[in-house]
Amino acid sequence: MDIENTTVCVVGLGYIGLPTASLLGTRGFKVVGVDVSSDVVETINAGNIHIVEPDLDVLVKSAVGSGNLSASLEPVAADIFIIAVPTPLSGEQQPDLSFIRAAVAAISPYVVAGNLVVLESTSPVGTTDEIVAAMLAAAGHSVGRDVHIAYCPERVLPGRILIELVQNDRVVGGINDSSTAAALDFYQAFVNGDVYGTSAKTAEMVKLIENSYRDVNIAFANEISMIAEQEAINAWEVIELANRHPRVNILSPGPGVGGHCIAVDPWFLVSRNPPLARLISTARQVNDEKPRWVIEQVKARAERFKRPTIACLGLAFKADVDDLRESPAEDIASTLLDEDIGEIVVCEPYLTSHPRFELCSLEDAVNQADIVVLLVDHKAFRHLSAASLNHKVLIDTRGIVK
Ligand code: SAJ
Repeated sequence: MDIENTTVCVVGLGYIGLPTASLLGTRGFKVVGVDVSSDVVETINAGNIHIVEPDLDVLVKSAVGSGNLSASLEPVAADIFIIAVPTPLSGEQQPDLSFIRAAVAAISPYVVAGNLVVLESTSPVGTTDEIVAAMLAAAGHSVGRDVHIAYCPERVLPGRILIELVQNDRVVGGINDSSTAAALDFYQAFVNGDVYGTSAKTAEMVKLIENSYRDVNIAFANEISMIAEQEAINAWEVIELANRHPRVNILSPGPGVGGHCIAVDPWFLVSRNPPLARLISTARQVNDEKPRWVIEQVKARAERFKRPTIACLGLAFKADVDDLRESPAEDIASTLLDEDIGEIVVCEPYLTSHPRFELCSLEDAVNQADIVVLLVDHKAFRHLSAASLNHKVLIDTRGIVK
Protein backbone atom coordinates (compact mmCIF):
# COMPACT_ATOMS: atom_id res chain seq x y z
CA MET A 1 0.00 0.00 0.00
CA ASP A 2 1.28 3.45 -0.93
CA ILE A 3 0.90 4.96 2.57
CA GLU A 4 2.28 8.41 1.76
CA ASN A 5 -0.29 8.91 -0.98
CA THR A 6 -3.27 7.49 0.90
CA THR A 7 -5.74 9.81 2.58
CA VAL A 8 -7.93 8.67 5.48
CA CYS A 9 -10.99 10.35 6.96
CA VAL A 10 -11.76 9.12 10.50
CA VAL A 11 -15.28 9.97 11.68
CA GLY A 12 -15.54 10.15 15.48
CA LEU A 13 -12.56 11.25 17.56
CA GLY A 14 -13.25 9.40 20.80
CA TYR A 15 -11.42 6.56 22.56
CA ILE A 16 -10.98 4.61 19.32
CA GLY A 17 -11.10 7.22 16.55
CA LEU A 18 -8.49 9.56 17.99
CA PRO A 19 -5.83 6.93 18.78
CA THR A 20 -6.43 5.36 15.34
CA ALA A 21 -6.26 8.71 13.51
CA SER A 22 -3.07 9.77 15.29
CA LEU A 23 -1.42 6.37 14.82
CA LEU A 24 -2.20 6.49 11.08
CA GLY A 25 -0.86 10.06 10.93
CA THR A 26 2.45 9.08 12.52
CA ARG A 27 2.72 6.15 10.09
CA GLY A 28 2.58 8.56 7.14
CA PHE A 29 -1.08 8.48 6.09
CA LYS A 30 -2.69 11.90 5.49
CA VAL A 31 -5.51 11.92 8.00
CA VAL A 32 -8.45 14.19 8.68
CA GLY A 33 -10.36 13.40 11.87
CA VAL A 34 -13.98 14.47 12.04
CA ASP A 35 -16.00 15.19 15.15
CA VAL A 36 -19.30 16.92 15.82
CA SER A 37 -17.83 18.80 18.79
CA SER A 38 -16.05 22.06 17.94
CA ASP A 39 -14.20 21.86 21.29
CA VAL A 40 -12.76 18.48 20.32
CA VAL A 41 -11.77 19.76 16.87
CA GLU A 42 -10.03 22.85 18.30
CA THR A 43 -8.28 20.85 21.01
CA ILE A 44 -6.84 18.38 18.52
CA ASN A 45 -5.81 21.03 16.00
CA ALA A 46 -3.87 22.67 18.83
CA GLY A 47 -2.04 19.33 19.29
CA ASN A 48 -3.82 18.52 22.56
CA ILE A 49 -6.20 15.76 23.66
CA HIS A 50 -9.58 15.61 25.39
CA ILE A 51 -9.39 12.04 26.74
CA VAL A 52 -6.99 10.39 29.17
CA GLU A 53 -4.91 7.57 27.72
CA PRO A 54 -1.21 6.85 28.29
CA ASP A 55 1.06 8.36 25.60
CA LEU A 56 -1.83 9.56 23.42
CA ASP A 57 -0.84 13.20 24.01
CA VAL A 58 2.61 12.58 22.54
CA LEU A 59 1.22 10.71 19.52
CA VAL A 60 -1.39 13.39 18.73
CA LYS A 61 1.16 16.18 19.11
CA SER A 62 3.52 14.39 16.77
CA ALA A 63 0.82 13.57 14.17
CA VAL A 64 -0.55 17.13 14.20
CA GLY A 65 2.97 18.62 14.25
CA SER A 66 4.00 16.59 11.19
CA GLY A 67 1.03 17.99 9.26
CA ASN A 68 -0.39 14.49 8.76
CA LEU A 69 -3.33 14.92 11.13
CA SER A 70 -5.90 17.65 11.35
CA ALA A 71 -9.41 17.75 12.75
CA SER A 72 -12.55 19.11 11.16
CA LEU A 73 -16.27 19.40 11.80
CA GLU A 74 -17.05 18.21 8.26
CA PRO A 75 -15.83 15.11 6.41
CA VAL A 76 -13.49 15.53 3.44
CA ALA A 77 -12.82 13.49 0.32
CA ALA A 78 -10.45 10.59 1.12
CA ASP A 79 -9.35 7.16 -0.10
CA ILE A 80 -10.44 5.44 3.09
CA PHE A 81 -13.22 6.33 5.54
CA ILE A 82 -13.24 4.90 9.07
CA ILE A 83 -16.39 5.23 11.15
CA ALA A 84 -15.65 5.10 14.89
CA VAL A 85 -18.70 6.67 16.49
CA PRO A 86 -20.50 5.60 19.69
CA THR A 87 -23.19 2.91 19.65
CA PRO A 88 -24.87 3.36 23.04
CA LEU A 89 -27.89 1.54 24.40
CA SER A 90 -31.21 3.28 24.25
CA GLY A 91 -34.10 2.33 26.56
CA GLU A 92 -34.99 -1.36 26.95
CA GLN A 93 -31.42 -2.41 26.16
CA GLN A 94 -31.80 -1.69 22.43
CA PRO A 95 -28.80 -0.47 20.42
CA ASP A 96 -28.93 3.16 19.32
CA LEU A 97 -27.41 3.24 15.84
CA SER A 98 -28.27 6.86 15.12
CA PHE A 99 -24.61 7.96 15.26
CA ILE A 100 -23.69 5.39 12.61
CA ARG A 101 -26.54 6.56 10.39
CA ALA A 102 -25.47 10.19 10.84
CA ALA A 103 -21.84 9.32 10.04
CA VAL A 104 -22.77 7.43 6.85
CA ALA A 105 -25.03 10.30 5.76
CA ALA A 106 -22.20 12.76 6.43
CA ILE A 107 -19.55 10.91 4.39
CA SER A 108 -21.84 9.82 1.57
CA PRO A 109 -21.43 13.04 -0.51
CA TYR A 110 -17.63 12.65 -0.35
CA VAL A 111 -17.46 8.94 -1.23
CA VAL A 112 -16.28 8.16 -4.78
CA ALA A 113 -15.39 5.06 -6.80
CA GLY A 114 -12.28 3.33 -5.48
CA ASN A 115 -12.95 4.21 -1.82
CA LEU A 116 -12.94 1.84 1.13
CA VAL A 117 -15.44 2.52 3.95
CA VAL A 118 -14.76 0.71 7.24
CA LEU A 119 -17.09 0.56 10.24
CA GLU A 120 -15.21 0.09 13.54
CA SER A 121 -18.00 0.92 16.00
CA THR A 122 -19.25 -2.09 17.95
CA SER A 123 -22.51 -2.96 16.23
CA PRO A 124 -25.26 -5.58 16.09
CA VAL A 125 -24.72 -8.36 13.57
CA GLY A 126 -25.86 -7.14 10.14
CA THR A 127 -25.20 -3.42 10.63
CA THR A 128 -22.49 -3.12 7.96
CA ASP A 129 -24.78 -4.64 5.32
CA GLU A 130 -28.10 -3.30 6.54
CA ILE A 131 -27.09 0.25 7.39
CA VAL A 132 -23.68 1.22 5.94
CA ALA A 133 -23.94 -0.60 2.59
CA ALA A 134 -27.70 -0.04 2.28
CA MET A 135 -27.45 3.71 2.90
CA LEU A 136 -24.54 4.16 0.48
CA ALA A 137 -26.35 2.06 -2.16
CA ALA A 138 -29.50 4.15 -1.70
CA ALA A 139 -27.36 7.27 -2.26
CA GLY A 140 -26.36 5.88 -5.65
CA HIS A 141 -22.97 4.33 -4.86
CA SER A 142 -22.10 1.03 -6.46
CA VAL A 143 -21.31 -0.78 -3.20
CA GLY A 144 -19.09 -3.85 -3.31
CA ARG A 145 -17.93 -2.91 -6.83
CA ASP A 146 -16.78 0.72 -6.93
CA VAL A 147 -16.99 1.31 -3.20
CA HIS A 148 -15.63 -1.34 -0.85
CA ILE A 149 -17.24 -1.72 2.55
CA ALA A 150 -15.99 -3.66 5.56
CA TYR A 151 -16.33 -4.08 9.29
CA CYS A 152 -13.24 -4.13 11.50
CA PRO A 153 -13.88 -4.25 15.24
CA GLU A 154 -11.52 -2.54 17.63
CA ARG A 155 -10.15 -4.74 20.41
CA VAL A 156 -8.06 -2.36 22.48
CA LEU A 157 -8.07 -2.21 26.26
CA PRO A 158 -8.41 1.26 27.77
CA GLY A 159 -5.07 2.06 29.42
CA ARG A 160 -3.19 0.05 26.76
CA ILE A 161 -4.85 1.41 23.62
CA LEU A 162 -1.74 2.50 21.72
CA ILE A 163 0.10 -0.77 22.33
CA GLU A 164 -2.91 -2.93 21.52
CA LEU A 165 -3.87 -0.94 18.39
CA VAL A 166 -0.65 -2.12 16.80
CA GLN A 167 0.03 -5.47 18.51
CA ASN A 168 -3.39 -7.13 18.62
CA ASP A 169 -4.54 -9.44 15.86
CA ARG A 170 -7.46 -7.95 13.92
CA VAL A 171 -10.45 -9.39 12.11
CA VAL A 172 -11.77 -7.65 9.01
CA GLY A 173 -14.97 -8.62 7.26
CA GLY A 174 -16.09 -7.23 3.94
CA ILE A 175 -19.56 -7.19 2.44
CA ASN A 176 -17.96 -9.19 -0.41
CA ASP A 177 -14.54 -10.67 -1.24
CA SER A 178 -13.11 -7.57 -2.90
CA SER A 179 -14.12 -5.44 0.10
CA THR A 180 -12.42 -7.90 2.46
CA ALA A 181 -9.27 -7.80 0.31
CA ALA A 182 -9.20 -3.98 0.33
CA ALA A 183 -9.63 -3.86 4.11
CA LEU A 184 -6.94 -6.53 4.64
CA ASP A 185 -4.53 -4.48 2.56
CA PHE A 186 -5.18 -1.36 4.66
CA TYR A 187 -4.95 -2.92 8.15
CA GLN A 188 -1.89 -4.98 7.25
CA ALA A 189 -0.14 -1.68 6.46
CA PHE A 190 -0.09 -0.60 10.13
CA VAL A 191 -0.96 -3.57 12.36
CA ASN A 192 1.86 -5.82 13.61
CA GLY A 193 -0.52 -8.58 14.72
CA ASP A 194 -2.10 -10.95 12.20
CA VAL A 195 -5.10 -9.66 10.26
CA TYR A 196 -7.78 -12.22 9.41
CA GLY A 197 -10.30 -11.78 6.61
CA THR A 198 -13.90 -12.95 6.84
CA SER A 199 -17.44 -11.72 6.14
CA ALA A 200 -18.82 -8.51 7.66
CA LYS A 201 -21.44 -10.38 9.69
CA THR A 202 -18.86 -12.79 11.08
CA ALA A 203 -16.56 -9.93 12.09
CA GLU A 204 -19.47 -8.16 13.80
CA MET A 205 -20.36 -11.28 15.75
CA VAL A 206 -16.72 -11.97 16.66
CA LYS A 207 -16.55 -8.61 18.42
CA LEU A 208 -19.79 -9.18 20.31
CA ILE A 209 -18.90 -12.66 21.50
CA GLU A 210 -15.45 -11.54 22.72
CA ASN A 211 -17.01 -9.10 25.15
CA SER A 212 -19.91 -11.43 25.95
CA TYR A 213 -17.45 -14.22 26.74
CA ARG A 214 -15.73 -11.94 29.26
CA ASP A 215 -19.05 -10.80 30.70
CA VAL A 216 -20.33 -14.36 31.15
CA ASN A 217 -17.04 -15.43 32.75
CA ILE A 218 -17.11 -12.46 35.16
CA ALA A 219 -20.77 -13.18 35.97
CA PHE A 220 -19.73 -16.73 36.85
CA ALA A 221 -17.01 -15.33 39.14
CA ASN A 222 -19.48 -12.89 40.69
CA GLU A 223 -21.98 -15.67 41.31
CA ILE A 224 -19.25 -17.77 42.93
CA SER A 225 -18.35 -14.82 45.18
CA MET A 226 -21.91 -14.53 46.46
CA ILE A 227 -22.19 -18.28 47.10
CA ALA A 228 -18.76 -18.29 48.79
CA GLU A 229 -19.77 -15.39 51.05
CA GLN A 230 -22.84 -17.33 52.09
CA GLU A 231 -20.61 -20.30 52.92
CA ALA A 232 -18.05 -18.05 54.72
CA ILE A 233 -15.33 -19.04 52.22
CA ASN A 234 -12.87 -16.70 50.47
CA ALA A 235 -14.05 -16.59 46.83
CA TRP A 236 -10.67 -15.51 45.46
CA GLU A 237 -8.92 -18.45 47.15
CA VAL A 238 -11.54 -20.86 45.79
CA ILE A 239 -11.08 -19.49 42.27
CA GLU A 240 -7.29 -19.41 42.48
CA LEU A 241 -7.23 -23.05 43.51
CA ALA A 242 -9.82 -24.07 40.88
CA ASN A 243 -7.70 -22.28 38.26
CA ARG A 244 -4.84 -24.69 39.09
CA HIS A 245 -6.84 -27.17 37.01
CA PRO A 246 -5.31 -27.15 33.52
CA ARG A 247 -8.63 -26.46 31.79
CA VAL A 248 -10.23 -24.00 34.21
CA ASN A 249 -9.68 -20.24 33.92
CA ILE A 250 -12.18 -18.23 35.96
CA LEU A 251 -11.91 -14.44 36.09
CA SER A 252 -12.12 -12.33 39.24
CA PRO A 253 -15.23 -11.29 41.12
CA GLY A 254 -15.71 -7.59 41.61
CA PRO A 255 -18.38 -5.04 42.58
CA GLY A 256 -20.02 -5.38 39.14
CA VAL A 257 -19.03 -4.82 35.53
CA GLY A 258 -18.45 -1.30 34.27
CA GLY A 259 -17.07 0.55 31.28
CA HIS A 260 -18.72 1.29 28.00
CA CYS A 261 -18.07 -2.08 26.35
CA ILE A 262 -18.57 -5.21 28.39
CA ALA A 263 -21.59 -3.82 30.21
CA VAL A 264 -23.17 -2.81 26.88
CA ASP A 265 -22.13 -5.02 23.95
CA PRO A 266 -23.72 -8.31 25.05
CA TRP A 267 -27.14 -6.61 24.79
CA PHE A 268 -26.50 -6.23 21.04
CA LEU A 269 -26.58 -10.02 20.74
CA VAL A 270 -29.57 -10.33 23.05
CA SER A 271 -31.58 -7.63 21.26
CA ARG A 272 -31.62 -9.47 17.93
CA ASN A 273 -32.02 -12.96 19.36
CA PRO A 274 -33.79 -12.73 22.74
CA PRO A 275 -34.99 -16.32 23.07
CA LEU A 276 -31.60 -17.72 22.04
CA ALA A 277 -29.31 -15.49 24.10
CA ARG A 278 -30.45 -16.71 27.53
CA LEU A 279 -27.04 -17.24 29.12
CA ILE A 280 -25.72 -13.91 27.83
CA SER A 281 -28.78 -12.10 29.09
CA THR A 282 -28.63 -13.77 32.52
CA ALA A 283 -24.93 -12.92 32.85
CA ARG A 284 -25.75 -9.26 32.19
CA GLN A 285 -28.37 -9.38 34.94
CA VAL A 286 -26.01 -11.09 37.42
CA ASN A 287 -23.33 -8.47 36.80
CA ASP A 288 -25.79 -5.58 36.86
CA GLU A 289 -27.20 -6.76 40.19
CA LYS A 290 -23.81 -7.17 41.87
CA PRO A 291 -23.54 -3.52 43.04
CA ARG A 292 -26.86 -3.90 44.90
CA TRP A 293 -25.52 -7.04 46.59
CA VAL A 294 -22.43 -5.09 47.73
CA ILE A 295 -24.66 -2.30 49.08
CA GLU A 296 -26.66 -4.84 51.08
CA GLN A 297 -23.38 -6.20 52.52
CA VAL A 298 -22.41 -2.70 53.62
CA LYS A 299 -25.85 -2.07 55.13
CA ALA A 300 -25.68 -5.31 57.10
CA ARG A 301 -22.25 -4.34 58.52
CA ALA A 302 -23.45 -0.79 59.23
CA GLU A 303 -26.21 -1.98 61.56
CA ARG A 304 -23.87 -2.39 64.53
CA PHE A 305 -22.89 1.31 64.38
CA LYS A 306 -25.02 4.28 65.33
CA ARG A 307 -23.89 6.25 62.28
CA PRO A 308 -20.80 4.76 60.71
CA THR A 309 -18.26 6.56 58.58
CA ILE A 310 -17.84 4.50 55.43
CA ALA A 311 -14.66 4.90 53.39
CA CYS A 312 -15.13 4.01 49.71
CA LEU A 313 -11.79 3.24 48.08
CA GLY A 314 -12.00 3.89 44.34
CA LEU A 315 -14.70 5.22 42.00
CA ALA A 316 -13.33 4.29 38.55
CA PHE A 317 -14.84 1.43 36.55
CA LYS A 318 -11.63 -0.57 36.84
CA ALA A 319 -8.06 -0.42 38.10
CA ASP A 320 -5.70 2.38 37.18
CA VAL A 321 -7.97 4.43 34.92
CA ASP A 322 -9.84 7.67 35.65
CA ASP A 323 -12.87 6.53 33.64
CA LEU A 324 -16.22 6.57 35.48
CA ARG A 325 -18.44 5.33 32.66
CA GLU A 326 -20.95 2.74 33.95
CA SER A 327 -18.74 2.41 37.03
CA PRO A 328 -20.16 0.03 39.66
CA ALA A 329 -17.84 1.63 42.24
CA GLU A 330 -19.29 5.09 41.66
CA ASP A 331 -22.79 3.60 41.65
CA ILE A 332 -22.21 1.93 45.03
CA ALA A 333 -20.68 5.04 46.65
CA SER A 334 -23.53 7.23 45.32
CA THR A 335 -26.21 4.82 46.49
CA LEU A 336 -24.68 4.63 49.98
CA LEU A 337 -24.87 8.43 50.04
CA ASP A 338 -28.43 8.55 48.63
CA GLU A 339 -29.65 5.96 51.11
CA ASP A 340 -27.90 7.79 53.94
CA ILE A 341 -26.22 4.67 55.30
CA GLY A 342 -23.64 6.80 57.11
CA GLU A 343 -20.99 9.45 56.51
CA ILE A 344 -19.34 8.65 53.18
CA VAL A 345 -15.69 9.49 52.55
CA VAL A 346 -14.08 8.70 49.22
CA CYS A 347 -10.52 8.20 48.02
CA GLU A 348 -10.00 8.08 44.24
CA PRO A 349 -6.33 8.65 43.38
CA TYR A 350 -7.03 9.07 39.65
CA LEU A 351 -9.40 12.04 40.08
CA THR A 352 -8.80 15.50 41.49
CA SER A 353 -12.49 16.28 41.99
CA HIS A 354 -15.94 14.73 41.74
CA PRO A 355 -19.34 16.45 41.56
CA ARG A 356 -20.81 14.51 44.51
CA PHE A 357 -17.87 13.63 46.71
CA GLU A 358 -15.10 15.51 48.35
CA LEU A 359 -12.08 13.33 47.69
CA CYS A 360 -9.50 12.67 50.38
CA SER A 361 -6.23 10.80 50.71
CA LEU A 362 -6.12 7.07 51.40
CA GLU A 363 -4.74 7.74 54.85
CA ASP A 364 -7.49 10.24 55.75
CA ALA A 365 -10.20 7.96 54.39
CA VAL A 366 -8.96 4.96 56.38
CA ASN A 367 -8.36 6.95 59.57
CA GLN A 368 -11.90 8.33 59.59
CA ALA A 369 -13.60 5.07 58.65
CA ASP A 370 -15.58 2.62 60.71
CA ILE A 371 -16.15 0.54 57.59
CA VAL A 372 -13.76 0.34 54.63
CA VAL A 373 -15.29 -0.66 51.26
CA LEU A 374 -12.60 -1.44 48.73
CA LEU A 375 -14.19 -0.93 45.31
CA VAL A 376 -11.33 -0.66 42.80
CA ASP A 377 -8.03 -2.58 42.71
CA HIS A 378 -5.92 0.50 41.92
CA LYS A 379 -2.15 0.06 42.36
CA ALA A 380 -2.30 2.58 45.21
CA PHE A 381 -4.51 0.17 47.21
CA ARG A 382 -2.68 -3.07 46.50
CA HIS A 383 -0.38 -2.87 49.52
CA LEU A 384 -3.29 -2.72 51.96
CA SER A 385 -3.60 -5.37 54.65
CA ALA A 386 -6.04 -5.93 57.52
CA ALA A 387 -3.31 -4.59 59.83
CA SER A 388 -2.73 -1.43 57.77
CA LEU A 389 -6.49 -0.83 57.90
CA ASN A 390 -6.29 -1.07 61.73
CA HIS A 391 -8.49 -4.16 61.51
CA LYS A 392 -11.52 -2.01 60.70
CA VAL A 393 -14.63 -3.62 59.29
CA LEU A 394 -13.70 -4.38 55.69
CA ILE A 395 -15.67 -5.22 52.58
CA ASP A 396 -13.13 -6.06 49.92
CA THR A 397 -15.03 -6.37 46.63
CA ARG A 398 -11.83 -7.08 44.68
CA GLY A 399 -10.15 -9.56 47.01
CA ILE A 400 -6.85 -7.68 47.18
CA VAL A 401 -6.47 -6.86 50.87
CA LYS A 402 -4.01 -9.27 52.49
N1 SAJ B 1 -13.77 -7.10 35.59
C1 SAJ B 1 -14.04 -7.91 36.67
N2 SAJ B 1 -13.33 -9.06 36.79
C2 SAJ B 1 -12.36 -9.43 35.90
C3 SAJ B 1 -12.10 -8.60 34.78
C4 SAJ B 1 -12.83 -7.44 34.66
O1 SAJ B 1 -14.90 -7.60 37.51
O2 SAJ B 1 -11.75 -10.48 36.11
C5 SAJ B 1 -14.53 -5.85 35.42
C6 SAJ B 1 -13.67 -4.60 35.44
O3 SAJ B 1 -13.40 -4.19 36.76
C7 SAJ B 1 -14.53 -3.62 34.68
C8 SAJ B 1 -15.21 -4.51 33.64
O4 SAJ B 1 -15.10 -5.83 34.12
O5 SAJ B 1 -15.51 -3.04 35.52
C9 SAJ B 1 -14.64 -4.42 32.25
O6 SAJ B 1 -13.21 -4.31 32.30
P1 SAJ B 1 -12.24 -5.10 31.29
O7 SAJ B 1 -10.85 -4.75 31.65
O8 SAJ B 1 -12.59 -6.53 31.30
O9 SAJ B 1 -12.65 -4.57 29.86
P2 SAJ B 1 -12.79 -3.14 29.13
O10 SAJ B 1 -14.25 -2.79 29.13
O11 SAJ B 1 -11.85 -2.13 29.66
O12 SAJ B 1 -12.32 -3.55 27.65
C10 SAJ B 1 -12.98 -4.62 26.97
C11 SAJ B 1 -11.91 -5.56 26.37
N3 SAJ B 1 -12.54 -6.78 25.90
C12 SAJ B 1 -12.06 -8.00 26.24
O13 SAJ B 1 -11.13 -8.16 26.99
C13 SAJ B 1 -12.76 -9.17 25.63
C14 SAJ B 1 -11.19 -4.85 25.22
O14 SAJ B 1 -10.27 -5.74 24.58
C15 SAJ B 1 -12.21 -4.32 24.20
O15 SAJ B 1 -11.57 -3.64 23.12
C16 SAJ B 1 -13.10 -3.33 24.93
O16 SAJ B 1 -13.81 -4.06 25.96
C17 SAJ B 1 -14.06 -2.73 23.92
O17 SAJ B 1 -13.84 -1.57 23.53
O18 SAJ B 1 -14.97 -3.43 23.46
